Amino acid sequence: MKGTKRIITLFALVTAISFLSSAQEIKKEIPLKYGATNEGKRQDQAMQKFRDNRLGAFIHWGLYAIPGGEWNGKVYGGAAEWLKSWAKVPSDEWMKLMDQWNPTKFDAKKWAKMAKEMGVKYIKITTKHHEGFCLWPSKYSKYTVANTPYKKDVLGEMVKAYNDEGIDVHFYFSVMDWSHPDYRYSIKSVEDSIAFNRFLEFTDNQLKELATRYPTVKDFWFDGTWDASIKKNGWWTAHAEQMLKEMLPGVTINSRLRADDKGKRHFDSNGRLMGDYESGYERRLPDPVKDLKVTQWDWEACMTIPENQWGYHKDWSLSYVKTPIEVIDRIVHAVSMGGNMVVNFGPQADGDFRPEEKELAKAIGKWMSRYGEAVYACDYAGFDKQGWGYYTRGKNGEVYMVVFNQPYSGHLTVKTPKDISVEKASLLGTGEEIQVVETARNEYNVSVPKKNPGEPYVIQLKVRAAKGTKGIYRDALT
Ligand code: FHN
Repeated sequence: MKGTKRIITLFALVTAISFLSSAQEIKKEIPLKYGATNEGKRQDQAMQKFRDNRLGAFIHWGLYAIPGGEWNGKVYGGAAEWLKSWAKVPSDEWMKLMDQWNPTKFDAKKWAKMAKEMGVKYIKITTKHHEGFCLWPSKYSKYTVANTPYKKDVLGEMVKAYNDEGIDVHFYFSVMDWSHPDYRYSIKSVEDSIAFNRFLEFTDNQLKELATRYPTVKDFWFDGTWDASIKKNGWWTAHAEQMLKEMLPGVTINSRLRADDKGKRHFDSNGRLMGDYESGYERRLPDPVKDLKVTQWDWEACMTIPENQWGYHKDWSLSYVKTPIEVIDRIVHAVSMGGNMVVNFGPQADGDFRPEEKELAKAIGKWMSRYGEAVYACDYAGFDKQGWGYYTRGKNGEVYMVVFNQPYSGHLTVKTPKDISVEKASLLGTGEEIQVVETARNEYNVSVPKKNPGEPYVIQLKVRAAKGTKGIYRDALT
Protein backbone atom coordinates (compact mmCIF):
# COMPACT_ATOMS: atom_id res chain seq x y z
CA MET A 1 0.00 0.00 0.00
CA LYS A 2 2.85 2.31 0.99
CA GLY A 3 4.56 1.50 -2.31
CA THR A 4 1.42 2.39 -4.29
CA LYS A 5 1.12 5.71 -2.46
CA ARG A 6 4.74 6.49 -3.27
CA ILE A 7 4.19 5.70 -6.95
CA ILE A 8 1.11 7.95 -7.04
CA THR A 9 3.01 10.80 -5.35
CA LEU A 10 5.91 10.37 -7.75
CA PHE A 11 3.55 10.36 -10.72
CA ALA A 12 1.83 13.52 -9.47
CA LEU A 13 5.22 15.19 -9.03
CA VAL A 14 6.40 14.26 -12.52
CA THR A 15 3.10 15.47 -14.02
CA ALA A 16 3.32 18.77 -12.11
CA ILE A 17 6.95 19.33 -13.20
CA SER A 18 6.23 18.57 -16.86
CA PHE A 19 3.13 20.81 -16.74
CA LEU A 20 5.12 23.68 -15.22
CA SER A 21 7.98 23.33 -17.68
CA SER A 22 5.61 23.20 -20.69
CA ALA A 23 3.77 26.26 -19.33
CA GLN A 24 7.12 28.01 -19.10
CA GLU A 25 7.95 26.95 -22.65
CA ILE A 26 4.70 28.47 -23.88
CA LYS A 27 5.54 31.73 -22.16
CA LYS A 28 9.15 31.87 -23.35
CA GLU A 29 9.39 34.92 -25.60
CA ILE A 30 12.18 35.19 -28.10
CA PRO A 31 13.69 38.66 -27.71
CA LEU A 32 13.38 40.49 -31.04
CA LYS A 33 14.43 43.93 -32.22
CA TYR A 34 12.61 43.71 -35.53
CA GLY A 35 9.53 41.67 -34.70
CA ALA A 36 5.85 42.67 -34.80
CA THR A 37 4.99 46.21 -33.76
CA ASN A 38 1.17 46.01 -33.51
CA GLU A 39 -0.67 44.36 -30.63
CA GLY A 40 -3.71 42.70 -32.25
CA LYS A 41 -5.72 44.33 -35.05
CA ARG A 42 -5.14 48.03 -35.68
CA GLN A 43 -8.31 49.91 -34.77
CA ASP A 44 -7.59 53.42 -36.11
CA GLN A 45 -9.67 55.06 -38.84
CA ALA A 46 -7.27 54.34 -41.71
CA MET A 47 -7.19 50.64 -40.88
CA GLN A 48 -10.95 50.58 -40.44
CA LYS A 49 -11.26 52.06 -43.94
CA PHE A 50 -8.87 49.46 -45.35
CA ARG A 51 -11.03 46.76 -43.77
CA ASP A 52 -14.37 48.25 -44.78
CA ASN A 53 -13.28 48.57 -48.43
CA ARG A 54 -13.19 44.77 -48.75
CA LEU A 55 -13.06 44.70 -52.58
CA GLY A 56 -10.04 45.93 -54.53
CA ALA A 57 -8.53 45.55 -58.00
CA PHE A 58 -4.92 44.91 -58.85
CA ILE A 59 -3.29 46.51 -61.90
CA HIS A 60 -0.18 44.73 -63.20
CA TRP A 61 1.17 47.00 -65.90
CA GLY A 62 4.72 47.21 -67.14
CA LEU A 63 6.98 46.51 -70.11
CA TYR A 64 5.92 42.84 -70.01
CA ALA A 65 2.58 43.92 -71.49
CA ILE A 66 4.39 44.57 -74.81
CA PRO A 67 5.58 41.01 -75.59
CA GLY A 68 2.52 39.57 -73.79
CA GLY A 69 4.17 36.21 -73.04
CA GLU A 70 5.98 35.76 -76.37
CA TRP A 71 9.72 36.15 -76.98
CA ASN A 72 11.48 35.50 -80.30
CA GLY A 73 8.46 33.66 -81.66
CA LYS A 74 8.08 31.36 -78.66
CA VAL A 75 5.01 31.65 -76.42
CA TYR A 76 5.75 30.97 -72.75
CA GLY A 77 2.84 29.65 -70.68
CA GLY A 78 4.16 30.98 -67.35
CA ALA A 79 3.16 34.32 -65.86
CA ALA A 80 3.66 37.03 -68.50
CA GLU A 81 5.35 39.47 -66.10
CA TRP A 82 8.08 36.84 -65.56
CA LEU A 83 8.84 36.50 -69.29
CA LYS A 84 12.24 38.16 -68.90
CA SER A 85 13.16 35.31 -66.58
CA TRP A 86 11.52 32.46 -68.55
CA ALA A 87 13.22 33.53 -71.79
CA LYS A 88 16.47 34.49 -70.02
CA VAL A 89 16.53 37.97 -71.53
CA PRO A 90 19.39 40.18 -70.28
CA SER A 91 18.27 43.44 -68.67
CA ASP A 92 19.74 45.77 -71.30
CA GLU A 93 17.92 43.88 -74.02
CA TRP A 94 14.68 43.74 -72.02
CA MET A 95 14.81 47.46 -71.34
CA LYS A 96 14.86 48.16 -75.09
CA LEU A 97 11.12 47.49 -74.81
CA MET A 98 10.96 50.98 -73.35
CA ASP A 99 11.27 52.31 -76.93
CA GLN A 100 7.89 50.70 -77.62
CA TRP A 101 6.14 52.01 -74.48
CA ASN A 102 3.50 54.21 -76.06
CA PRO A 103 0.06 53.39 -74.63
CA THR A 104 -1.91 55.80 -76.80
CA LYS A 105 -5.26 54.38 -75.63
CA PHE A 106 -4.42 54.92 -71.96
CA ASP A 107 -7.07 57.09 -70.36
CA ALA A 108 -6.80 57.13 -66.56
CA LYS A 109 -10.32 58.56 -66.24
CA LYS A 110 -11.76 55.62 -68.20
CA TRP A 111 -9.81 53.17 -66.04
CA ALA A 112 -11.15 54.81 -62.90
CA LYS A 113 -14.72 54.71 -64.24
CA MET A 114 -14.37 51.02 -65.01
CA ALA A 115 -13.18 50.36 -61.44
CA LYS A 116 -16.00 52.45 -60.02
CA GLU A 117 -18.57 50.54 -62.04
CA MET A 118 -17.05 47.28 -60.85
CA GLY A 119 -17.63 48.40 -57.28
CA VAL A 120 -14.02 48.33 -56.15
CA LYS A 121 -13.12 50.60 -53.29
CA TYR A 122 -9.38 50.50 -53.83
CA ILE A 123 -6.84 49.86 -56.51
CA LYS A 124 -3.37 48.35 -56.16
CA ILE A 125 -0.99 49.58 -58.85
CA THR A 126 2.38 48.04 -59.72
CA THR A 127 4.58 51.10 -59.40
CA LYS A 128 7.57 48.86 -60.18
CA HIS A 129 7.47 45.12 -60.79
CA HIS A 130 10.45 42.73 -60.67
CA GLU A 131 11.68 43.90 -64.11
CA GLY A 132 12.56 47.31 -62.60
CA PHE A 133 10.60 49.57 -64.98
CA CYS A 134 9.02 52.46 -63.04
CA LEU A 135 5.55 53.77 -63.88
CA TRP A 136 6.60 57.13 -62.42
CA PRO A 137 9.53 59.36 -63.48
CA SER A 138 11.87 58.25 -60.71
CA LYS A 139 15.02 60.31 -60.50
CA TYR A 140 16.88 57.29 -59.13
CA SER A 141 16.52 55.10 -62.23
CA LYS A 142 16.87 55.49 -65.99
CA TYR A 143 14.25 52.80 -66.52
CA THR A 144 11.14 54.92 -66.15
CA VAL A 145 8.16 56.16 -68.13
CA ALA A 146 9.95 59.51 -68.57
CA ASN A 147 12.46 57.86 -70.91
CA THR A 148 9.88 56.32 -73.26
CA PRO A 149 8.16 57.78 -76.34
CA TYR A 150 5.04 58.29 -74.17
CA LYS A 151 6.97 60.26 -71.51
CA LYS A 152 3.95 60.87 -69.24
CA ASP A 153 3.76 60.01 -65.55
CA VAL A 154 1.10 57.32 -65.87
CA LEU A 155 1.17 56.60 -62.14
CA GLY A 156 0.40 60.24 -61.32
CA GLU A 157 -2.50 60.24 -63.79
CA MET A 158 -3.90 57.06 -62.25
CA VAL A 159 -3.62 58.33 -58.68
CA LYS A 160 -5.53 61.47 -59.57
CA ALA A 161 -8.21 59.73 -61.64
CA TYR A 162 -8.92 56.98 -59.07
CA ASN A 163 -8.93 59.44 -56.19
CA ASP A 164 -11.36 61.67 -58.14
CA GLU A 165 -13.73 58.69 -58.27
CA GLY A 166 -13.37 58.20 -54.51
CA ILE A 167 -11.22 55.09 -54.92
CA ASP A 168 -8.26 54.58 -52.58
CA VAL A 169 -4.90 53.99 -54.21
CA HIS A 170 -2.45 51.38 -52.92
CA PHE A 171 1.07 51.01 -54.27
CA TYR A 172 2.50 47.62 -55.19
CA PHE A 173 6.31 47.79 -54.98
CA SER A 174 8.72 44.98 -55.80
CA VAL A 175 11.85 45.19 -53.69
CA MET A 176 13.56 42.60 -55.89
CA ASP A 177 14.71 44.57 -58.94
CA TRP A 178 16.15 42.59 -61.85
CA SER A 179 17.46 45.75 -63.49
CA HIS A 180 19.65 46.95 -60.63
CA PRO A 181 23.32 45.93 -60.60
CA ASP A 182 23.44 46.03 -56.79
CA TYR A 183 20.54 43.65 -56.20
CA ARG A 184 21.66 40.37 -54.64
CA TYR A 185 19.66 37.17 -54.16
CA SER A 186 21.92 36.17 -51.29
CA ILE A 187 24.88 37.71 -49.52
CA LYS A 188 27.98 35.58 -49.95
CA SER A 189 30.80 38.09 -49.51
CA VAL A 190 31.68 41.49 -48.06
CA GLU A 191 31.34 42.90 -51.59
CA ASP A 192 27.80 41.51 -51.81
CA SER A 193 26.97 43.09 -48.51
CA ILE A 194 28.31 46.50 -49.59
CA ALA A 195 26.43 46.33 -52.90
CA PHE A 196 23.22 45.24 -51.23
CA ASN A 197 23.41 48.09 -48.71
CA ARG A 198 23.70 50.47 -51.65
CA PHE A 199 20.65 48.77 -53.13
CA LEU A 200 18.67 49.22 -49.91
CA GLU A 201 19.56 52.92 -49.90
CA PHE A 202 18.34 53.17 -53.51
CA THR A 203 15.10 51.43 -52.48
CA ASP A 204 14.64 53.83 -49.56
CA ASN A 205 15.06 56.72 -51.97
CA GLN A 206 12.45 55.35 -54.34
CA LEU A 207 10.00 54.73 -51.50
CA LYS A 208 10.50 58.24 -50.12
CA GLU A 209 10.04 59.61 -53.62
CA LEU A 210 6.74 57.75 -54.05
CA ALA A 211 5.46 58.84 -50.63
CA THR A 212 6.39 62.47 -51.36
CA ARG A 213 5.13 62.69 -54.93
CA TYR A 214 1.82 60.90 -54.22
CA PRO A 215 0.88 61.68 -50.62
CA THR A 216 -2.71 60.40 -50.99
CA VAL A 217 -1.45 56.81 -51.27
CA LYS A 218 -3.10 54.72 -48.58
CA ASP A 219 -1.06 51.53 -48.61
CA PHE A 220 2.25 50.03 -49.68
CA TRP A 221 2.06 46.40 -50.77
CA PHE A 222 5.52 44.94 -50.97
CA ASP A 223 6.48 41.99 -53.12
CA GLY A 224 9.70 40.27 -54.19
CA THR A 225 10.90 40.02 -50.61
CA TRP A 226 11.53 36.31 -50.31
CA ASP A 227 15.24 36.19 -51.16
CA ALA A 228 17.89 35.25 -48.60
CA SER A 229 19.46 38.73 -48.94
CA ILE A 230 16.29 40.38 -47.61
CA LYS A 231 15.64 37.75 -44.96
CA LYS A 232 19.17 38.43 -43.69
CA ASN A 233 18.34 42.15 -43.42
CA GLY A 234 15.18 42.01 -41.33
CA TRP A 235 16.24 45.34 -39.79
CA TRP A 236 15.70 47.03 -43.15
CA THR A 237 12.14 45.70 -43.51
CA ALA A 238 11.29 47.08 -40.05
CA HIS A 239 12.98 50.36 -40.96
CA ALA A 240 11.10 50.69 -44.29
CA GLU A 241 7.78 50.09 -42.52
CA GLN A 242 8.55 52.70 -39.88
CA MET A 243 9.89 55.21 -42.40
CA LEU A 244 6.70 55.09 -44.47
CA LYS A 245 4.51 55.25 -41.38
CA GLU A 246 6.32 58.39 -40.23
CA MET A 247 5.99 59.99 -43.66
CA LEU A 248 2.35 58.99 -44.21
CA PRO A 249 0.41 58.73 -40.95
CA GLY A 250 -2.22 56.00 -41.20
CA VAL A 251 -0.59 54.21 -44.14
CA THR A 252 -1.06 50.44 -44.11
CA ILE A 253 1.69 47.93 -44.95
CA ASN A 254 1.38 44.27 -45.89
CA SER A 255 3.06 41.44 -44.00
CA ARG A 256 4.98 40.35 -47.09
CA LEU A 257 7.53 43.14 -46.60
CA ARG A 258 8.63 41.91 -43.24
CA ALA A 259 11.30 39.63 -41.90
CA ASP A 260 12.38 39.60 -38.26
CA ASP A 261 15.87 39.35 -36.72
CA LYS A 262 15.93 35.64 -37.51
CA GLY A 263 14.68 35.94 -41.08
CA LYS A 264 11.19 34.72 -40.18
CA ARG A 265 8.65 36.26 -42.60
CA HIS A 266 5.03 37.49 -42.26
CA PHE A 267 4.74 36.22 -38.65
CA ASP A 268 7.68 36.85 -36.34
CA SER A 269 9.52 34.20 -34.31
CA ASN A 270 6.97 34.66 -31.52
CA GLY A 271 4.10 34.01 -33.92
CA ARG A 272 2.91 37.64 -34.14
CA LEU A 273 1.81 39.18 -37.42
CA MET A 274 4.25 41.76 -38.81
CA GLY A 275 2.91 44.66 -40.85
CA ASP A 276 -0.77 45.54 -40.62
CA TYR A 277 -2.37 42.68 -42.50
CA GLU A 278 -1.42 39.25 -43.67
CA SER A 279 -0.82 38.99 -47.44
CA GLY A 280 0.14 35.37 -48.08
CA TYR A 281 -3.13 34.21 -49.66
CA GLU A 282 -2.31 34.55 -53.32
CA ARG A 283 -4.46 32.62 -55.84
CA ARG A 284 -5.80 30.59 -52.89
CA LEU A 285 -8.01 31.13 -49.87
CA PRO A 286 -8.16 29.82 -46.32
CA ASP A 287 -10.42 26.83 -45.70
CA PRO A 288 -13.73 28.12 -44.27
CA VAL A 289 -13.83 25.34 -41.69
CA LYS A 290 -10.22 24.50 -40.85
CA ASP A 291 -8.55 27.90 -41.07
CA LEU A 292 -10.77 30.07 -38.87
CA LYS A 293 -7.65 31.31 -37.08
CA VAL A 294 -7.36 33.95 -39.85
CA THR A 295 -10.35 35.77 -38.34
CA GLN A 296 -8.01 36.88 -35.54
CA TRP A 297 -6.03 39.24 -37.77
CA ASP A 298 -6.60 41.42 -40.84
CA TRP A 299 -5.73 39.82 -44.15
CA GLU A 300 -6.05 40.38 -47.84
CA ALA A 301 -6.03 37.82 -50.64
CA CYS A 302 -5.32 38.50 -54.29
CA MET A 303 -6.24 36.45 -57.33
CA THR A 304 -5.78 36.22 -61.05
CA ILE A 305 -8.56 35.65 -63.57
CA PRO A 306 -6.69 32.97 -65.54
CA GLU A 307 -4.88 30.44 -63.37
CA ASN A 308 -1.66 32.44 -63.05
CA GLN A 309 -1.38 35.53 -65.26
CA TRP A 310 -0.90 38.92 -63.61
CA GLY A 311 0.53 40.93 -66.48
CA TYR A 312 -1.03 40.92 -69.96
CA HIS A 313 -0.63 37.60 -71.77
CA LYS A 314 -1.82 37.38 -75.35
CA ASP A 315 -3.07 33.80 -74.98
CA TRP A 316 -5.52 33.18 -72.18
CA SER A 317 -6.46 29.79 -73.61
CA LEU A 318 -3.34 28.26 -72.02
CA SER A 319 -4.98 27.95 -68.60
CA TYR A 320 -8.43 27.94 -67.02
CA VAL A 321 -10.16 31.34 -66.93
CA LYS A 322 -12.52 31.96 -64.01
CA THR A 323 -16.13 32.90 -64.66
CA PRO A 324 -17.65 36.00 -63.01
CA ILE A 325 -19.57 33.79 -60.56
CA GLU A 326 -16.37 32.00 -59.57
CA VAL A 327 -14.73 35.36 -58.95
CA ILE A 328 -17.70 36.61 -56.92
CA ASP A 329 -17.61 33.38 -54.93
CA ARG A 330 -13.99 34.05 -53.99
CA ILE A 331 -14.73 37.66 -53.03
CA VAL A 332 -17.50 36.55 -50.66
CA HIS A 333 -15.43 33.64 -49.37
CA ALA A 334 -12.68 36.08 -48.31
CA VAL A 335 -15.10 38.50 -46.63
CA SER A 336 -16.89 35.65 -44.83
CA MET A 337 -13.58 34.98 -43.07
CA GLY A 338 -12.80 38.60 -42.29
CA GLY A 339 -10.52 39.25 -45.28
CA ASN A 340 -10.28 41.55 -48.31
CA MET A 341 -10.10 40.40 -51.93
CA VAL A 342 -8.16 41.99 -54.77
CA VAL A 343 -9.01 40.91 -58.32
CA ASN A 344 -6.21 41.31 -60.84
CA PHE A 345 -6.22 43.06 -64.22
CA GLY A 346 -3.33 43.08 -66.70
CA PRO A 347 -3.92 45.95 -69.15
CA GLN A 348 -2.67 45.73 -72.74
CA ALA A 349 0.40 47.61 -73.96
CA ASP A 350 -1.83 50.09 -75.84
CA GLY A 351 -3.47 51.20 -72.58
CA ASP A 352 -6.79 49.44 -73.09
CA PHE A 353 -8.15 46.41 -71.23
CA ARG A 354 -8.81 43.11 -73.02
CA PRO A 355 -12.54 42.50 -73.68
CA GLU A 356 -12.72 39.57 -71.22
CA GLU A 357 -11.55 41.82 -68.39
CA LYS A 358 -14.03 44.55 -69.29
CA GLU A 359 -16.87 42.04 -69.30
CA LEU A 360 -15.79 40.53 -66.00
CA ALA A 361 -15.57 43.97 -64.36
CA LYS A 362 -19.08 44.75 -65.60
CA ALA A 363 -20.54 41.47 -64.34
CA ILE A 364 -18.98 41.88 -60.91
CA GLY A 365 -20.18 45.49 -60.76
CA LYS A 366 -23.73 44.45 -61.60
CA TRP A 367 -23.76 41.89 -58.81
CA MET A 368 -22.08 44.22 -56.32
CA SER A 369 -24.60 46.98 -57.02
CA ARG A 370 -27.38 44.57 -55.94
CA TYR A 371 -25.73 42.66 -53.16
CA GLY A 372 -22.68 44.73 -52.11
CA GLU A 373 -24.35 45.34 -48.74
CA ALA A 374 -23.27 41.79 -47.82
CA VAL A 375 -19.64 42.53 -48.77
CA TYR A 376 -18.59 46.09 -47.92
CA ALA A 377 -17.76 46.68 -44.25
CA CYS A 378 -18.80 43.10 -43.53
CA ASP A 379 -16.97 40.55 -41.46
CA TYR A 380 -16.90 36.98 -40.17
CA ALA A 381 -20.34 36.08 -38.78
CA GLY A 382 -19.39 33.26 -36.40
CA PHE A 383 -21.93 30.80 -37.88
CA ASP A 384 -20.93 27.28 -38.98
CA LYS A 385 -20.37 27.11 -42.74
CA GLN A 386 -23.11 25.38 -44.75
CA GLY A 387 -22.99 23.91 -48.25
CA TRP A 388 -25.22 26.56 -49.85
CA GLY A 389 -22.66 29.38 -49.53
CA TYR A 390 -21.26 31.85 -47.02
CA TYR A 391 -22.35 34.02 -44.11
CA THR A 392 -21.14 37.56 -43.55
CA ARG A 393 -21.99 39.96 -40.75
CA GLY A 394 -22.76 43.66 -41.15
CA LYS A 395 -21.81 46.48 -38.80
CA ASN A 396 -25.18 46.43 -37.01
CA GLY A 397 -25.08 42.71 -36.29
CA GLU A 398 -27.27 41.70 -39.24
CA VAL A 399 -26.24 38.38 -40.78
CA TYR A 400 -26.19 37.81 -44.54
CA MET A 401 -26.53 34.44 -46.22
CA VAL A 402 -24.88 34.61 -49.63
CA VAL A 403 -26.35 31.66 -51.51
CA PHE A 404 -24.33 30.15 -54.35
CA ASN A 405 -25.85 26.64 -54.38
CA GLN A 406 -29.62 26.46 -54.71
CA PRO A 407 -30.88 23.32 -52.85
CA TYR A 408 -33.45 20.85 -54.26
CA SER A 409 -35.00 20.63 -50.77
CA GLY A 410 -36.29 24.19 -51.12
CA HIS A 411 -34.72 25.29 -47.88
CA LEU A 412 -31.35 26.38 -46.56
CA THR A 413 -30.08 24.98 -43.29
CA VAL A 414 -28.95 27.54 -40.76
CA LYS A 415 -27.21 26.50 -37.54
CA THR A 416 -26.84 29.37 -35.14
CA PRO A 417 -24.24 29.73 -32.41
CA LYS A 418 -25.42 29.07 -28.84
CA ASP A 419 -27.99 31.60 -27.58
CA ILE A 420 -28.54 33.16 -31.01
CA SER A 421 -31.97 32.85 -32.56
CA VAL A 422 -33.21 33.82 -36.02
CA GLU A 423 -36.11 36.25 -35.86
CA LYS A 424 -36.76 37.13 -39.48
CA ALA A 425 -35.41 36.68 -42.98
CA SER A 426 -35.77 38.73 -46.14
CA LEU A 427 -34.34 38.76 -49.65
CA LEU A 428 -31.87 41.55 -50.22
CA GLY A 429 -32.91 43.87 -53.01
CA THR A 430 -36.65 43.01 -53.24
CA GLY A 431 -37.34 42.81 -49.50
CA GLU A 432 -39.41 39.62 -50.03
CA GLU A 433 -40.10 38.01 -46.68
CA ILE A 434 -38.59 34.54 -46.40
CA GLN A 435 -40.07 31.79 -44.26
CA VAL A 436 -38.03 30.62 -41.29
CA VAL A 437 -38.87 27.38 -39.45
CA GLU A 438 -37.09 26.34 -36.28
CA THR A 439 -36.27 22.64 -36.66
CA ALA A 440 -34.10 21.82 -33.64
CA ARG A 441 -32.08 23.57 -30.96
CA ASN A 442 -30.17 26.31 -32.81
CA GLU A 443 -31.25 24.98 -36.21
CA TYR A 444 -33.55 26.50 -38.82
CA ASN A 445 -34.88 25.89 -42.29
CA VAL A 446 -34.78 29.11 -44.23
CA SER A 447 -36.86 28.88 -47.41
CA VAL A 448 -35.44 29.79 -50.80
CA PRO A 449 -37.05 32.82 -52.52
CA LYS A 450 -40.39 32.16 -54.29
CA LYS A 451 -38.85 32.92 -57.66
CA ASN A 452 -35.29 31.70 -58.22
CA PRO A 453 -33.22 34.88 -58.72
CA GLY A 454 -31.08 32.98 -61.25
CA GLU A 455 -27.86 34.27 -59.73
CA PRO A 456 -26.15 34.06 -56.36
CA TYR A 457 -28.45 35.96 -54.00
CA VAL A 458 -28.46 37.25 -50.45
CA ILE A 459 -30.88 36.61 -47.60
CA GLN A 460 -30.64 38.99 -44.70
CA LEU A 461 -31.25 37.48 -41.27
CA LYS A 462 -32.38 39.41 -38.26
CA VAL A 463 -30.90 37.57 -35.33
CA ARG A 464 -31.35 37.95 -31.58
CA ALA A 465 -29.06 37.09 -28.75
CA ALA A 466 -31.11 35.38 -26.04
CA LYS A 467 -29.96 33.37 -23.05
CA GLY A 468 -31.42 29.85 -23.20
CA THR A 469 -33.67 28.47 -25.94
CA LYS A 470 -37.11 26.86 -25.81
CA GLY A 471 -37.25 24.20 -23.10
CA ILE A 472 -38.52 21.56 -25.56
CA TYR A 473 -35.11 20.34 -26.71
CA ARG A 474 -33.23 17.57 -24.97
CA ASP A 475 -29.83 16.27 -26.05
CA ALA A 476 -29.79 12.56 -26.84
CA LEU A 477 -28.31 10.26 -24.22
CA THR A 478 -25.87 8.02 -26.05
O1 FHN B 1 6.09 37.29 -58.69
C1 FHN B 1 4.97 38.05 -58.38
C2 FHN B 1 3.89 37.94 -59.40
O2 FHN B 1 4.37 38.32 -60.64
C3 FHN B 1 2.72 38.84 -59.01
O3 FHN B 1 3.12 40.18 -58.96
C4 FHN B 1 2.20 38.42 -57.67
C5 FHN B 1 1.08 39.28 -57.15
O4 FHN B 1 0.77 38.94 -55.87
N1 FHN B 1 3.28 38.46 -56.68
C6 FHN B 1 4.49 37.73 -56.99
C7 FHN B 1 4.41 36.31 -56.67
O5 FHN B 1 4.08 36.11 -55.35
